[in-house]
Amino acid sequence: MIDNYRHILKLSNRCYVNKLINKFTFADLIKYRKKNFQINIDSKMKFGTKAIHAGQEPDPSTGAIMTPIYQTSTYVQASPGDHKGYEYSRTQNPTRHALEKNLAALENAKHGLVFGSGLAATDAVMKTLQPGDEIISTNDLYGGTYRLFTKIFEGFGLKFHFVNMTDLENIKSRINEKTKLIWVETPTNPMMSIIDISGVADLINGKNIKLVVDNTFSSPYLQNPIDKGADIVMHSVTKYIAGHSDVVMGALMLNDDELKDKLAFIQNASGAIPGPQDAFLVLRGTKTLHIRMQRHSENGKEIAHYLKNHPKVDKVYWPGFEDHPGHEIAKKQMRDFGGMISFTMKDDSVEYATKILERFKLFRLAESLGGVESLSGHPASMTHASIPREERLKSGLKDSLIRLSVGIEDAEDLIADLEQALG
Ligand code: P1T
Repeated sequence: MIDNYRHILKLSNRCYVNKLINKFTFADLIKYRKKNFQINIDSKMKFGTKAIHAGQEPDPSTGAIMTPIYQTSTYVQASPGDHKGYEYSRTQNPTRHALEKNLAALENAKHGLVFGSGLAATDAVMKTLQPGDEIISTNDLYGGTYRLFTKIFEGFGLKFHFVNMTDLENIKSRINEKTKLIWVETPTNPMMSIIDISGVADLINGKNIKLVVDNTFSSPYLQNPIDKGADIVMHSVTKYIAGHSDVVMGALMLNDDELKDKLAFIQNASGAIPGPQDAFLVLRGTKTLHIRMQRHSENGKEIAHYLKNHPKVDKVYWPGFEDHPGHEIAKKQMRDFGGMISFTMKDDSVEYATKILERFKLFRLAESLGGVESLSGHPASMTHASIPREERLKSGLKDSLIRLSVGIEDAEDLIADLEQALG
Protein backbone atom coordinates (compact mmCIF):
# COMPACT_ATOMS: atom_id res chain seq x y z
CA MET A 1 0.00 0.00 0.00
CA ILE A 2 2.73 2.45 1.09
CA ASP A 3 4.78 1.47 -1.95
CA ASN A 4 1.77 2.26 -4.17
CA TYR A 5 1.52 5.77 -2.67
CA ARG A 6 5.26 6.33 -3.24
CA HIS A 7 4.86 5.31 -6.88
CA ILE A 8 1.91 7.72 -7.41
CA LEU A 9 3.85 10.55 -5.71
CA LYS A 10 6.88 9.94 -7.94
CA LEU A 11 4.73 9.99 -11.09
CA SER A 12 2.91 13.19 -10.14
CA ASN A 13 6.24 14.94 -9.33
CA ARG A 14 7.59 13.90 -12.68
CA CYS A 15 4.47 15.32 -14.41
CA TYR A 16 4.89 18.63 -12.56
CA VAL A 17 8.56 18.92 -13.56
CA ASN A 18 7.72 18.02 -17.15
CA LYS A 19 5.04 20.68 -17.18
CA LEU A 20 7.55 23.29 -16.00
CA ILE A 21 10.05 22.21 -18.61
CA ASN A 22 7.42 22.29 -21.37
CA LYS A 23 6.36 25.77 -20.35
CA PHE A 24 9.93 27.04 -20.69
CA THR A 25 10.04 27.23 -24.47
CA PHE A 26 13.04 27.39 -26.77
CA ALA A 27 12.21 31.07 -27.39
CA ASP A 28 12.46 31.70 -23.63
CA LEU A 29 15.86 30.04 -23.60
CA ILE A 30 17.15 32.28 -26.40
CA LYS A 31 15.76 35.37 -24.64
CA TYR A 32 17.49 34.32 -21.40
CA ARG A 33 20.78 33.68 -23.18
CA LYS A 34 20.58 37.06 -24.93
CA LYS A 35 19.93 39.03 -21.75
CA ASN A 36 23.07 40.82 -20.75
CA PHE A 37 23.72 40.08 -17.07
CA GLN A 38 27.17 41.66 -17.22
CA ILE A 39 27.81 44.58 -14.87
CA ASN A 40 30.05 47.11 -16.56
CA ILE A 41 32.88 47.80 -14.18
CA ASP A 42 34.26 51.22 -14.90
CA SER A 43 37.24 52.84 -13.24
CA LYS A 44 34.96 55.16 -11.24
CA MET A 45 33.41 52.27 -9.32
CA LYS A 46 34.57 51.99 -5.73
CA PHE A 47 36.69 49.16 -4.38
CA GLY A 48 33.95 47.12 -2.65
CA THR A 49 31.76 47.04 -5.77
CA LYS A 50 34.71 45.97 -7.91
CA ALA A 51 35.76 43.32 -5.37
CA ILE A 52 32.31 41.73 -5.51
CA HIS A 53 31.47 42.08 -9.20
CA ALA A 54 34.56 42.55 -11.39
CA GLY A 55 35.18 39.65 -13.75
CA GLN A 56 32.14 37.77 -12.56
CA GLU A 57 29.08 37.22 -14.67
CA PRO A 58 26.31 34.69 -13.99
CA ASP A 59 27.10 31.38 -15.67
CA PRO A 60 25.59 31.56 -19.22
CA SER A 61 24.34 27.97 -19.21
CA THR A 62 22.52 27.96 -15.85
CA GLY A 63 22.44 31.48 -14.45
CA ALA A 64 24.49 30.39 -11.40
CA ILE A 65 25.36 33.66 -9.65
CA MET A 66 28.73 32.32 -8.46
CA THR A 67 31.41 31.51 -11.03
CA PRO A 68 31.41 27.70 -11.32
CA ILE A 69 34.52 25.65 -10.63
CA TYR A 70 35.36 24.46 -14.14
CA GLN A 71 37.13 21.33 -12.94
CA THR A 72 38.24 20.18 -16.34
CA SER A 73 41.62 19.69 -17.95
CA THR A 74 40.35 20.02 -21.51
CA TYR A 75 37.48 21.21 -23.76
CA VAL A 76 35.75 19.49 -26.65
CA GLN A 77 36.40 20.76 -30.19
CA ALA A 78 33.91 20.38 -33.06
CA SER A 79 36.75 20.16 -35.52
CA PRO A 80 40.46 20.97 -35.02
CA GLY A 81 40.66 24.59 -33.83
CA ASP A 82 36.85 24.96 -33.69
CA HIS A 83 36.19 25.58 -29.99
CA LYS A 84 34.78 28.16 -27.59
CA GLY A 85 38.08 29.86 -26.76
CA TYR A 86 39.22 27.14 -24.37
CA GLU A 87 41.54 24.33 -25.43
CA TYR A 88 43.51 23.06 -22.44
CA SER A 89 43.40 24.19 -18.80
CA ARG A 90 47.10 25.02 -18.44
CA THR A 91 46.47 27.69 -21.09
CA GLN A 92 42.89 28.78 -20.30
CA ASN A 93 40.32 28.03 -17.64
CA PRO A 94 37.09 30.02 -17.13
CA THR A 95 37.28 30.06 -13.30
CA ARG A 96 40.88 31.25 -13.45
CA HIS A 97 40.00 33.87 -16.07
CA ALA A 98 37.21 35.25 -13.88
CA LEU A 99 39.71 35.61 -11.02
CA GLU A 100 42.33 37.22 -13.28
CA LYS A 101 39.82 39.84 -14.39
CA ASN A 102 38.72 40.44 -10.81
CA LEU A 103 42.30 40.92 -9.54
CA ALA A 104 43.21 43.23 -12.45
CA ALA A 105 40.24 45.47 -11.54
CA LEU A 106 41.33 45.61 -7.88
CA GLU A 107 44.79 46.92 -8.87
CA ASN A 108 43.37 49.33 -11.50
CA ALA A 109 45.25 47.29 -14.11
CA LYS A 110 44.29 46.13 -17.57
CA HIS A 111 45.57 42.57 -17.16
CA GLY A 112 45.83 39.98 -14.40
CA LEU A 113 47.65 36.64 -14.47
CA VAL A 114 47.61 34.09 -11.67
CA PHE A 115 50.23 31.50 -10.76
CA GLY A 116 50.63 28.49 -8.48
CA SER A 117 52.25 30.63 -5.73
CA GLY A 118 53.65 34.10 -5.10
CA LEU A 119 57.10 32.77 -5.87
CA ALA A 120 55.89 31.24 -9.15
CA ALA A 121 54.62 34.72 -10.14
CA THR A 122 58.01 36.24 -9.22
CA ASP A 123 59.76 33.45 -11.14
CA ALA A 124 57.74 34.36 -14.27
CA VAL A 125 58.81 38.02 -14.03
CA MET A 126 62.49 37.01 -13.76
CA LYS A 127 62.14 34.83 -16.89
CA THR A 128 61.43 37.95 -18.95
CA LEU A 129 65.10 38.95 -18.36
CA GLN A 130 68.32 37.91 -20.10
CA PRO A 131 71.71 36.80 -18.70
CA GLY A 132 73.76 39.91 -17.89
CA ASP A 133 70.70 41.98 -16.93
CA GLU A 134 70.86 43.70 -13.54
CA ILE A 135 68.14 44.00 -10.92
CA ILE A 136 68.04 46.35 -7.96
CA SER A 137 66.05 45.14 -4.98
CA THR A 138 65.52 46.03 -1.34
CA ASN A 139 67.84 44.54 1.30
CA ASP A 140 64.77 43.87 3.46
CA LEU A 141 62.47 41.54 1.57
CA TYR A 142 60.73 38.18 1.96
CA GLY A 143 63.37 35.47 2.47
CA GLY A 144 61.91 33.23 -0.23
CA THR A 145 62.19 36.01 -2.83
CA TYR A 146 65.82 36.58 -1.79
CA ARG A 147 66.47 32.82 -2.08
CA LEU A 148 64.85 32.66 -5.56
CA PHE A 149 66.96 35.61 -6.75
CA THR A 150 70.29 34.48 -5.31
CA LYS A 151 70.08 30.68 -5.44
CA ILE A 152 68.26 30.26 -8.78
CA PHE A 153 68.50 33.33 -10.99
CA GLU A 154 72.05 34.40 -10.12
CA GLY A 155 73.01 30.96 -11.50
CA PHE A 156 71.41 31.90 -14.83
CA GLY A 157 73.49 35.07 -15.12
CA LEU A 158 71.21 37.73 -13.58
CA LYS A 159 72.94 40.19 -11.26
CA PHE A 160 71.17 41.44 -8.13
CA HIS A 161 71.96 44.49 -5.99
CA PHE A 162 70.27 44.57 -2.58
CA VAL A 163 70.14 48.11 -1.20
CA ASN A 164 68.35 50.11 1.47
CA MET A 165 65.60 51.55 -0.72
CA THR A 166 64.21 53.91 1.92
CA ASP A 167 66.95 56.24 0.62
CA LEU A 168 66.35 56.73 -3.11
CA GLU A 169 69.99 57.77 -3.58
CA ASN A 170 70.99 54.14 -2.94
CA ILE A 171 68.90 53.08 -5.94
CA LYS A 172 70.03 55.96 -8.15
CA SER A 173 73.70 55.19 -7.60
CA ARG A 174 73.22 51.54 -8.68
CA ILE A 175 71.41 52.26 -11.96
CA ASN A 176 73.47 51.63 -15.07
CA GLU A 177 72.84 50.64 -18.70
CA LYS A 178 72.45 46.97 -17.68
CA THR A 179 69.71 47.69 -15.12
CA LYS A 180 66.46 46.21 -16.40
CA LEU A 181 64.30 45.82 -13.33
CA ILE A 182 63.69 47.34 -9.91
CA TRP A 183 62.02 45.02 -7.39
CA VAL A 184 60.32 46.86 -4.53
CA GLU A 185 58.49 45.41 -1.54
CA THR A 186 56.59 47.95 0.57
CA PRO A 187 55.92 47.73 3.45
CA THR A 188 58.89 45.38 3.67
CA ASN A 189 58.74 41.94 5.24
CA PRO A 190 59.40 41.93 8.20
CA MET A 191 60.81 45.39 9.08
CA MET A 192 57.79 47.34 7.84
CA SER A 193 60.00 49.90 6.04
CA ILE A 194 58.25 52.10 3.51
CA ILE A 195 59.64 52.64 0.02
CA ASP A 196 58.42 55.63 -1.99
CA ILE A 197 56.82 54.05 -5.09
CA SER A 198 56.37 57.33 -7.02
CA GLY A 199 59.92 58.33 -6.06
CA VAL A 200 61.35 55.12 -7.56
CA ALA A 201 59.11 55.47 -10.66
CA ASP A 202 60.45 59.03 -11.18
CA LEU A 203 64.05 57.75 -11.00
CA ILE A 204 63.56 55.42 -13.97
CA ASN A 205 61.18 57.58 -15.99
CA GLY A 206 62.14 57.37 -19.70
CA LYS A 207 64.60 54.51 -19.12
CA ASN A 208 64.15 50.93 -20.31
CA ILE A 209 63.71 49.70 -16.74
CA LYS A 210 60.59 48.06 -15.31
CA LEU A 211 59.36 48.74 -11.79
CA VAL A 212 57.76 45.78 -10.01
CA VAL A 213 56.10 46.22 -6.61
CA ASP A 214 55.39 43.26 -4.33
CA ASN A 215 52.15 44.57 -2.81
CA THR A 216 51.48 41.53 -0.60
CA PHE A 217 51.66 43.31 2.79
CA SER A 218 49.22 46.06 1.74
CA SER A 219 46.76 44.17 -0.43
CA PRO A 220 45.10 46.08 -3.30
CA TYR A 221 42.73 47.68 -0.79
CA LEU A 222 45.47 49.61 1.01
CA GLN A 223 47.76 50.44 -1.90
CA ASN A 224 47.66 50.49 -5.73
CA PRO A 225 51.24 50.73 -7.05
CA ILE A 226 50.22 51.01 -10.74
CA ASP A 227 48.54 54.34 -9.90
CA LYS A 228 51.93 55.45 -8.52
CA GLY A 229 53.90 54.51 -11.65
CA ALA A 230 54.72 50.80 -11.19
CA ASP A 231 54.76 48.60 -14.31
CA ILE A 232 53.82 45.33 -12.59
CA VAL A 233 52.21 44.57 -9.24
CA MET A 234 52.98 41.19 -7.74
CA HIS A 235 50.95 39.54 -4.96
CA SER A 236 51.31 36.49 -2.84
CA VAL A 237 47.55 35.88 -3.17
CA THR A 238 48.05 33.30 -0.40
CA LYS A 239 47.91 36.20 2.08
CA TYR A 240 45.33 39.03 2.34
CA ILE A 241 43.71 38.55 -1.09
CA ALA A 242 42.69 34.94 -0.41
CA GLY A 243 42.46 35.84 3.27
CA HIS A 244 41.50 32.50 4.85
CA SER A 245 44.80 30.57 4.99
CA ASP A 246 43.46 27.87 2.69
CA VAL A 247 45.13 28.62 -0.67
CA VAL A 248 48.65 29.12 -2.04
CA MET A 249 48.65 31.38 -5.13
CA GLY A 250 50.41 34.31 -6.77
CA ALA A 251 49.36 37.06 -9.18
CA LEU A 252 50.73 39.71 -11.52
CA MET A 253 48.72 42.75 -12.55
CA LEU A 254 49.86 45.14 -15.29
CA ASN A 255 48.80 47.46 -18.12
CA ASP A 256 51.39 46.85 -20.85
CA ASP A 257 49.92 44.57 -23.57
CA GLU A 258 53.27 43.37 -24.90
CA LEU A 259 54.61 42.54 -21.44
CA LYS A 260 51.35 40.78 -20.60
CA ASP A 261 51.70 38.60 -23.73
CA LYS A 262 55.25 37.73 -22.69
CA LEU A 263 54.15 36.80 -19.16
CA ALA A 264 51.09 34.86 -20.38
CA PHE A 265 53.44 32.93 -22.69
CA ILE A 266 55.66 32.09 -19.68
CA GLN A 267 52.59 31.22 -17.57
CA ASN A 268 51.59 28.64 -20.20
CA ALA A 269 55.06 27.52 -21.28
CA SER A 270 56.41 27.03 -17.74
CA GLY A 271 53.02 25.89 -16.50
CA ALA A 272 52.98 27.11 -12.87
CA ILE A 273 49.21 27.71 -12.86
CA PRO A 274 46.71 27.30 -10.01
CA GLY A 275 43.74 24.94 -10.28
CA PRO A 276 40.10 26.05 -10.67
CA GLN A 277 39.15 25.06 -7.11
CA ASP A 278 41.74 27.48 -5.71
CA ALA A 279 40.65 30.20 -8.15
CA PHE A 280 37.10 29.79 -6.84
CA LEU A 281 38.25 30.07 -3.21
CA VAL A 282 40.12 33.28 -4.00
CA LEU A 283 37.10 34.73 -5.82
CA ARG A 284 35.17 34.09 -2.62
CA GLY A 285 37.96 35.76 -0.64
CA THR A 286 38.12 38.96 -2.69
CA LYS A 287 34.42 39.65 -2.07
CA THR A 288 35.23 40.60 1.53
CA LEU A 289 38.74 42.00 1.04
CA HIS A 290 37.75 45.61 1.77
CA ILE A 291 35.86 44.70 4.96
CA ARG A 292 38.66 42.44 6.19
CA MET A 293 41.35 45.05 5.51
CA GLN A 294 39.39 47.68 7.43
CA ARG A 295 39.26 45.39 10.49
CA HIS A 296 42.91 44.27 10.08
CA SER A 297 43.88 47.96 10.10
CA GLU A 298 41.70 48.86 13.11
CA ASN A 299 43.05 45.93 15.13
CA GLY A 300 46.60 46.61 13.93
CA LYS A 301 46.38 50.18 15.24
CA GLU A 302 45.18 49.09 18.69
CA ILE A 303 47.81 46.41 19.02
CA ALA A 304 50.66 48.58 17.76
CA HIS A 305 49.79 51.21 20.39
CA TYR A 306 49.41 48.58 23.12
CA LEU A 307 52.87 47.18 22.32
CA LYS A 308 54.44 50.66 22.16
CA ASN A 309 53.27 51.38 25.71
CA HIS A 310 54.32 48.00 27.11
CA PRO A 311 57.26 48.36 29.55
CA LYS A 312 59.01 45.18 28.29
CA VAL A 313 58.82 46.05 24.59
CA ASP A 314 61.75 47.84 22.97
CA LYS A 315 60.86 48.79 19.35
CA VAL A 316 57.59 48.45 17.46
CA TYR A 317 57.67 48.58 13.67
CA TRP A 318 54.35 49.78 12.22
CA PRO A 319 54.04 52.54 9.58
CA GLY A 320 51.02 54.15 11.28
CA PHE A 321 53.19 55.69 14.02
CA GLU A 322 53.98 59.35 13.40
CA ASP A 323 57.60 58.71 14.37
CA HIS A 324 57.98 55.83 11.86
CA PRO A 325 60.59 57.09 9.32
CA GLY A 326 58.27 56.21 6.41
CA HIS A 327 55.04 57.52 7.96
CA GLU A 328 54.60 60.52 5.63
CA ILE A 329 55.20 58.40 2.52
CA ALA A 330 52.89 55.68 3.87
CA LYS A 331 50.18 58.31 4.35
CA LYS A 332 50.69 59.38 0.74
CA GLN A 333 50.62 55.95 -0.88
CA MET A 334 48.48 53.81 1.47
CA ARG A 335 44.81 54.07 2.42
CA ASP A 336 45.49 52.79 5.95
CA PHE A 337 48.38 51.07 7.73
CA GLY A 338 47.28 47.42 7.87
CA GLY A 339 47.71 44.66 10.40
CA MET A 340 51.37 43.65 10.06
CA ILE A 341 53.54 44.59 13.06
CA SER A 342 57.04 43.58 14.13
CA PHE A 343 58.56 44.22 17.56
CA THR A 344 61.63 43.55 19.69
CA MET A 345 61.92 43.21 23.48
CA LYS A 346 64.18 45.08 25.91
CA ASP A 347 65.46 41.62 26.91
CA ASP A 348 66.83 41.09 23.40
CA SER A 349 67.36 37.34 23.55
CA VAL A 350 66.14 34.52 21.33
CA GLU A 351 65.21 32.63 24.53
CA TYR A 352 62.76 35.30 25.69
CA ALA A 353 61.27 35.70 22.19
CA THR A 354 60.85 31.91 22.01
CA LYS A 355 59.11 31.88 25.39
CA ILE A 356 56.62 34.53 24.21
CA LEU A 357 55.95 32.64 20.99
CA GLU A 358 55.33 29.42 22.93
CA ARG A 359 52.92 31.19 25.31
CA PHE A 360 50.68 32.68 22.62
CA LYS A 361 47.19 31.16 22.46
CA LEU A 362 45.39 33.24 19.81
CA PHE A 363 48.52 34.44 17.97
CA ARG A 364 49.39 30.92 16.78
CA LEU A 365 53.00 30.42 15.74
CA ALA A 366 52.96 29.73 11.99
CA GLU A 367 54.53 30.81 8.71
CA SER A 368 52.34 33.06 6.54
CA LEU A 369 50.14 36.07 7.20
CA GLY A 370 47.05 37.91 6.01
CA GLY A 371 44.41 35.38 7.08
CA VAL A 372 41.40 36.19 9.23
CA GLU A 373 43.13 34.53 12.19
CA SER A 374 46.05 36.19 13.99
CA LEU A 375 49.47 34.59 13.58
CA SER A 376 52.90 35.14 15.09
CA GLY A 377 56.27 34.38 13.56
CA HIS A 378 59.99 34.42 14.27
CA PRO A 379 61.53 35.70 11.00
CA ALA A 380 65.16 34.90 11.90
CA SER A 381 64.42 31.16 12.18
CA MET A 382 61.36 30.90 9.92
CA THR A 383 60.45 33.13 6.96
CA HIS A 384 63.85 34.83 6.65
CA ALA A 385 66.22 32.00 7.66
CA SER A 386 67.49 31.81 4.05
CA ILE A 387 68.98 35.34 4.34
CA PRO A 388 72.49 35.28 5.90
CA ARG A 389 72.52 36.65 9.48
CA GLU A 390 74.89 39.54 8.62
CA GLU A 391 72.51 40.62 5.83
CA ARG A 392 69.51 40.33 8.20
CA LEU A 393 71.20 42.47 10.84
CA LYS A 394 72.02 45.17 8.24
CA SER A 395 68.28 45.79 7.82
CA GLY A 396 67.66 45.64 11.60
CA LEU A 397 66.23 42.12 11.67
CA LYS A 398 67.42 41.05 15.13
CA ASP A 399 67.31 37.44 16.32
CA SER A 400 64.61 38.33 18.86
CA LEU A 401 62.27 40.10 16.42
CA ILE A 402 58.68 38.83 16.51
CA ARG A 403 56.29 39.43 13.61
CA LEU A 404 52.54 39.59 14.12
CA SER A 405 49.86 39.21 11.49
CA VAL A 406 46.94 40.76 13.32
CA GLY A 407 43.70 39.03 12.34
CA ILE A 408 40.11 40.18 12.52
CA GLU A 409 39.21 38.70 15.92
CA ASP A 410 38.13 41.09 18.70
CA ALA A 411 40.98 43.40 19.67
CA GLU A 412 40.34 42.99 23.43
CA ASP A 413 40.96 39.24 23.17
CA LEU A 414 44.11 39.75 21.12
CA ILE A 415 45.45 42.25 23.65
CA ALA A 416 44.66 39.84 26.51
CA ASP A 417 46.68 37.18 24.67
CA LEU A 418 49.64 39.56 24.29
CA GLU A 419 49.34 40.55 27.96
CA GLN A 420 49.63 36.95 29.19
CA ALA A 421 52.37 36.04 26.67
CA LEU A 422 54.65 39.03 27.38
CA GLY A 423 54.36 38.18 31.11
O1 P1T B 1 54.24 31.86 -0.32
P1 P1T B 1 54.03 32.44 -1.69
O2 P1T B 1 52.59 32.51 -2.08
O3 P1T B 1 54.88 31.78 -2.73
O4 P1T B 1 54.49 33.98 -1.63
C1 P1T B 1 55.82 34.37 -1.43
C2 P1T B 1 55.87 35.74 -0.82
C3 P1T B 1 56.14 36.83 -1.63
N1 P1T B 1 56.19 38.09 -1.14
C4 P1T B 1 55.97 38.33 0.18
C5 P1T B 1 56.04 39.75 0.68
C6 P1T B 1 55.69 37.29 1.04
O5 P1T B 1 55.47 37.58 2.34
C7 P1T B 1 55.65 35.94 0.54
C8 P1T B 1 55.41 34.78 1.43
N2 P1T B 1 55.61 35.08 2.78
C9 P1T B 1 55.47 34.19 3.82
C10 P1T B 1 55.15 32.90 3.67
C11 P1T B 1 55.70 34.77 5.15
O6 P1T B 1 55.30 34.19 6.16
O7 P1T B 1 56.28 35.87 5.22
